Amino acid sequence: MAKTVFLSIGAEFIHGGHIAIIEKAAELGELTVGVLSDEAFMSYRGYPVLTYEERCNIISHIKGVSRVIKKDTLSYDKIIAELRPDYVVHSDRWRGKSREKVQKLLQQYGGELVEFPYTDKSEYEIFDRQAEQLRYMPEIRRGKLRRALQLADRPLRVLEAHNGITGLIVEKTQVEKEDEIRQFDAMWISSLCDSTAKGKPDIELVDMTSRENTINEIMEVTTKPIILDGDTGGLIEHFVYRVKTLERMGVSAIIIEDKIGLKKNSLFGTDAAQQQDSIEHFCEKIRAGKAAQMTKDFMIIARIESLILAKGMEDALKRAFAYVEAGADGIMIHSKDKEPDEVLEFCEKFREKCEDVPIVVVPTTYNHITEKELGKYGVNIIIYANHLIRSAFPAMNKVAHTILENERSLEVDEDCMPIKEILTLI
Ligand code: SPV
Ligand code: MG
Repeated sequence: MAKTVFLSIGAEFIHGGHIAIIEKAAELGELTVGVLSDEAFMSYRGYPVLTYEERCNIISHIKGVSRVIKKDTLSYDKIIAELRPDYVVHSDRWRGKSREKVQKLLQQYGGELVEFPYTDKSEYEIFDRQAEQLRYMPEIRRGKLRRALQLADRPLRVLEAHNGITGLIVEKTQVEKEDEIRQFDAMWISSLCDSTAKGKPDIELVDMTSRENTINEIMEVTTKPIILDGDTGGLIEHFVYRVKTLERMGVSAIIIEDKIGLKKNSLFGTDAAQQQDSIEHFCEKIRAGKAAQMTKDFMIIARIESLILAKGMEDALKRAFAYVEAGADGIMIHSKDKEPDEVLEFCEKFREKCEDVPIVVVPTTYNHITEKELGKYGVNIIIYANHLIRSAFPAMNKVAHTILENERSLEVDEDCMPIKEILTLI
């Protein structure tokens, strides 16, 4: 009987290097290729440009491939238990501890791991580079948030970025866990952080041209979807232009809040005089934005300030349903309470009537609740709205003080990244 062989393929764009490894694997016996599901792909290298079905179709047509199956986790445990292949084929490039795990599983029944050197032919590098370049393109980038919302079986986690370097932190930070490589799904361009980074108050003083410059700076060095904090969205007559501009840039979503007049940061709550917009006027803004929108990808998310402004749950829910009716692609419910109770109550009541419209939350003050718990209440997007600037400022402040205290910089050495590292960081 022919030996059975298993090979997992994560790549989207197949080149000669992949073909070579498939050929070698097929020489060992009957070859089954595991194609990563979109969800597994997402947890490994971000959003696939090609869907699972498209990737499957391509691989199933390659000579030597007997069949294609779905590999829906990064780990090999389930596949090896089910298939018990005689051989698992892999390149000699592994991530984390998976090599040892695979070997252990194979040893249990006499299976064998066969490794081939990873191709380093420079002619193939161009394919990898092209795949990477595609991720930067507005057409690809714009739709990534909607795709991620469809794919994810957990709330998306989003961290603020306010310049190139913080964008890179959101883009690159990864934590390796059992069955996933955990990372942020998108970035939030916060009005608070964008303003603070420019030394200005969060009162819509930093104008849209300047906000667009921040977005551009981040976009030049990253590929993850961007959610823009659009403040009030401004005048309806201006908002319609803003939507088109953001779409063209490749931004995935704008969140606008139902306030009018001089906007101040929500975390002031009722300490700052702020006026909530009327339901009618805000709905008109949403409708105008949706009518101006050119693509299906872009999302306009309506942010409800009723709990912030102590207007009560009923008002929040009434607004939520009206905004959805007006065409909002999602609802953000904000709260500055230390406990998540009012947000959770809102989610439960909203979900009774509205199953599919994404819910966005910003757990800055009620931050003891976990992502998993929020997910159980139907939350789809969790925004960590200000944490990079809040962590950077005290660190920078401390260094500035210490230099003044000591009239030299020796004492701050251990608080600073070594020069060699900063030079080679980018
Ligand atoms: C921001 O990050 O600017 C926000 C969220 O709008 S909050 O600061 O909590 O209002
Ligand atoms: Mg804001």
